[in-house]
Amino acid sequence: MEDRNDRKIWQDASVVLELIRNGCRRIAIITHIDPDGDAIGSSLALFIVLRNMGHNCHVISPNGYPDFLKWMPGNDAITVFDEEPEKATQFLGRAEIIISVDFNTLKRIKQFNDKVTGSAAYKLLIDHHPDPESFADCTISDTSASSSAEIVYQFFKHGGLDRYMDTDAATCLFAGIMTDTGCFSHNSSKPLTYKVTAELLDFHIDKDKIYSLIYDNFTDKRMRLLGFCLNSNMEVIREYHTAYIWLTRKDLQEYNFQVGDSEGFVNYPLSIRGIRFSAFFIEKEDHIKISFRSRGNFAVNRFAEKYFNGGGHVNASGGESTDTMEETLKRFKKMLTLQKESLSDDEI
Ligand SMILES: [Mn+2]
Repeated sequence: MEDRNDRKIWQDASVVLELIRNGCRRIAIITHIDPDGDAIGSSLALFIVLRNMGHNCHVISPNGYPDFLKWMPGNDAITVFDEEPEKATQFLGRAEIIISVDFNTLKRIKQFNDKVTGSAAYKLLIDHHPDPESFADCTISDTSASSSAEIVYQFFKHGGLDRYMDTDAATCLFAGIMTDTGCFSHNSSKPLTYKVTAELLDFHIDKDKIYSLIYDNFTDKRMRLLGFCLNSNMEVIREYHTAYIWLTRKDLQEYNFQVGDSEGFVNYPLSIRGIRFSAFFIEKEDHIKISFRSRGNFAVNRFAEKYFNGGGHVNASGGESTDTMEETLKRFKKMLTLQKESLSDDEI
């Protein structure tokens, strides 16, 4: 069986492991804007294990995150930069080690990227997005990993930190792998993902409860918003095997939108037979945030990069637009025609 431990991704890890193993350190763990289950789960697993070792740790998220991620063990250790900038800045300023997890560019922490680049702390990046920027002293990156959580677990094992793992840390890592693979529906064809998952189950995590806490934790308003969106704001373009949905500010106000309510919406159009590219446009205060998903080899990260100032994974990415919703949708449709060759092919 393949094993990430055999590979050279660990070649630079010895310095940071030395720092972590010898002496107690102030460690800031930071993750990306609009954190998802993998970002929060990986950060908190690092927090728990390093805390169990005696380190003084803190997790910093650039902005707020949805309620269905707030149940994870260690959640109280997270400082939201937008809400408590002084507290977060102070900890970042005092940190001896900064661990960045689940992002590949400092653009993803724009609120405090100057605090990170300006810090003298030793910097470690653990990530699975393509083409990581080289802002860290040590980059542990593997784009073939299902999630950052999977790499974090292997980092623990590689460095002998796994003996500080407990059920709480395993719970966070499982949540990360489960959410980043859409419950093992994508990005999860490698045996290693299941090997790691099996080892996490050995920590006696309550897998079914974790599932419920994430996926059966919505408000009725959110379900109605989804119903409205699919019913009124969806367009299907069979010719290009594409379907997209959108929500305007007015729609969001009508359904009393809360952070996280639209999580996962982008996946719904993909469950229509024959559709293999889906997009979701949501109007924010000063821009439109776009999520892309695909099945097969249509690379949505390249599409997002090229036309919508974004990036991400081959089958899951995001971008943005500063045009109006109407103009953005128009532009999107136009860009589809430019991708005609790869999209209109009937072979999946
Ligand atoms: Mn991830």
